[in-house]
Amino acid sequence: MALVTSRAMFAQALKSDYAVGAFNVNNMEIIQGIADAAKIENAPLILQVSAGARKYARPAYLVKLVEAAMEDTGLDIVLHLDHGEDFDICKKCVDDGFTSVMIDGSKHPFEENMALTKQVVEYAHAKGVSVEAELGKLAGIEDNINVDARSATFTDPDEAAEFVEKTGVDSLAIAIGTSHGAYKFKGEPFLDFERLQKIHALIPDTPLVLHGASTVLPDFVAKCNEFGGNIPGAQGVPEDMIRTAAKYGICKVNIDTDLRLAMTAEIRKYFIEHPAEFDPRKYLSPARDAIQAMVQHKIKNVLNASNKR
Ligand code: TD3
Ligand code: ZN
Repeated sequence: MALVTSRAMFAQALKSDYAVGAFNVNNMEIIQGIADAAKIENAPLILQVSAGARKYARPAYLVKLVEAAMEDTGLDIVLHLDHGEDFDICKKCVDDGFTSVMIDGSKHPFEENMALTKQVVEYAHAKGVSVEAELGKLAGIEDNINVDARSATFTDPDEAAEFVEKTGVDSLAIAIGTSHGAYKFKGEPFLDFERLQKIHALIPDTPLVLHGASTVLPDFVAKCNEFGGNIPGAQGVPEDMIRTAAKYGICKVNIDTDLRLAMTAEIRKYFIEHPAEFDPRKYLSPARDAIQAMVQHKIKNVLNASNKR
């Protein structure tokens, strides 16, 4: 067991119709819930850390918690930086022992995004670390659906091919209609699979990454709302759309919101049902169990990644 790069995992996933789950982590209970699920399902695993998570938990804790998960479960794990916004944070994570980093230059013009990505690729590859980049902008709930908005923000297939060739990046996050958070669609969910197929056809050897891929499980939303929460109208990417995406080159599926909802639903329920309890272990245990069950469900039924380790 070791911290490994995503290279071998993606090469395998690219050949089949499954995807590797990339789960965002912030603390011990989240890491344990996810790692235990991956172990039970014998699935490949990416644990990813955002800039916010790094600030919250502090780098030394996160790296050591992920190392502890690896030691405890015996799994190979990819430790990945999610949405690195500049060279500096990518360099820091490479130096800290991350095995994969994302440089998200999607807010910059095409040429600048390429230059920034190339700089990170050069540094990371010299240290054996793999790099994910992003091209196109994830749709917000306001700017989705109409065709003009689509071509303005979604990933252009020809640009994607040029980008990968010129930067030497290992994997590419694409925009086809998903967005971060619990409010992904106002009406009917829509993902531009035609565009995804075009991208995959042009760069068939490049693992593609789907951000904003939480399904926003209705049971968790209902439980949050039942026990004092207020998250009306939450809607995610339907499970069958994730399965379809995995057939068209999506090798990495990013999930954060579903973890947050699982954890929050259980803690809310516990607080309402046990008002006299004040031992954090009492409410964090069911939260950790809920994360484990949810991640097992994803691996088995949505990512199709059971026994793919
Ligand atoms: O990169 N991430 C995680 C950080 C976004 C904050 O939620 C994702 O693409 C996950 O997206 P989702 O669908 O879980 O919000
Ligand atoms: Zn993301």
